[in-house]
Amino acid sequence: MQVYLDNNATTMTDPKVVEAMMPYFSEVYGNPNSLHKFGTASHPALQKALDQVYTAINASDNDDIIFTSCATESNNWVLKSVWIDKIVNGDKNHIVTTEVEHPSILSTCRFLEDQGVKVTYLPVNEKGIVEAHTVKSFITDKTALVSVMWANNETGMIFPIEEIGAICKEKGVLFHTDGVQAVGKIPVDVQKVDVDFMSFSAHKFHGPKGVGGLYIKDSQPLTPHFHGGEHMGGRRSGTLNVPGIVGMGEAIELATKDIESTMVKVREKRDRLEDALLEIIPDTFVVGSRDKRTPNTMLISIRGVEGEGMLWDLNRYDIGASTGSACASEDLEANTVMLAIGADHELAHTGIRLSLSRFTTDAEIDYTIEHFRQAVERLRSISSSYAKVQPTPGGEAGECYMPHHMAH
Ligand code: 7TS
Repeated sequence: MQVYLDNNATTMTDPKVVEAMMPYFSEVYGNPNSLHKFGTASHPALQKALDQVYTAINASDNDDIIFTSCATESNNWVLKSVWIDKIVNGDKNHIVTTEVEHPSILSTCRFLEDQGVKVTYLPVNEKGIVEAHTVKSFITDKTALVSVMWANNETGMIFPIEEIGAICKEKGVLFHTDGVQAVGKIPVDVQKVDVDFMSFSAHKFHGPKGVGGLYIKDSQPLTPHFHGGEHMGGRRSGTLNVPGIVGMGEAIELATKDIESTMVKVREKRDRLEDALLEIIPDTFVVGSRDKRTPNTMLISIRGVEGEGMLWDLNRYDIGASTGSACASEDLEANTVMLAIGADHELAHTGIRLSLSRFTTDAEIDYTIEHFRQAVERLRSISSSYAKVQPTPGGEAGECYMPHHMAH
């Protein structure tokens, strides 16, 4: 059996999505900007995809949704263009974000710091979230933008976006949220939250890779990042990725149309896996309270078992997991979120992220429980550090659980 539990890194493209995309490679291949019928033949499909995205996030007719190549592009676009619009050409000098954003935000912020921008990186609290009042306390009259992710990719923790949006509105500051790990996993309604910009990416919700989007409230101005042939009303030039966009439309519709019942089913499997691992493996804990997490995600720490070692043992059993974000996992650094919630350095190397999808089956969960236990037993039997620790019972399900002897 093969078990893919790295759905926060990317997902399988839903076969129905692949089917919807196929005609747009070799039958309807014209450039949508061409005036002849080969070009215009793609227009109904592009319009359908746009409608599917508007419906999925409940955008209004006044809002813009611009197709991009990925969320990394959407994130770069917002940060760099707000810098040009409000800092270079305005009187602001400050951006507020968090320490636990995806590298596409953090690296862009570091680039902007090199250009002279002041950036505040807010820490998460011991529950793994950034609280709205913390955001408020760092906003000044020089703040151009607040960028806080909707849900964290490593822990699944859902941030208080509604409250942060209300604060930004009250303070007259632009608000961007990286919605990559929220869209398709939990209900996202852009009319219920005051977000000016939201990034998303199709390959995180069973769509194709290489296509994402940026939601822009009230179609407000934002200097383009790509200049060129005036595609998408001049907001983002470049020939449209027609098959990708068609796939994203189909994927977002499939992911959101029955989201409440899908969430229940995914959560039920995630919780069963989590309960079993916490019960059968002593000295483990899961980061972040269950009800505040996306239903598919768990970041589990196993004392004495280094994340990378565990990853490779699981890989031998054909189970795909992650030590955190795949984009950052090559550098073998301690998990920043775990450090932020107060784990010591050794513990911060033990995190394993398991992320399910709506395609995960009960048989896969059973297989994972059994092989996870075997991998932990093997690795602990050869761990010099674990032998010195007195084993204690497993963590409590549903709690942000950090036993005292595990913290500093
Ligand atoms: N933002 C978040 C919150 C993400 O989780 C990712 C990818 C991105 C942006 C980038 O999206 P892309 O469309 O440019 O690919 N996150 C991960 C991850 O957690 N493991 O691998 C990739």
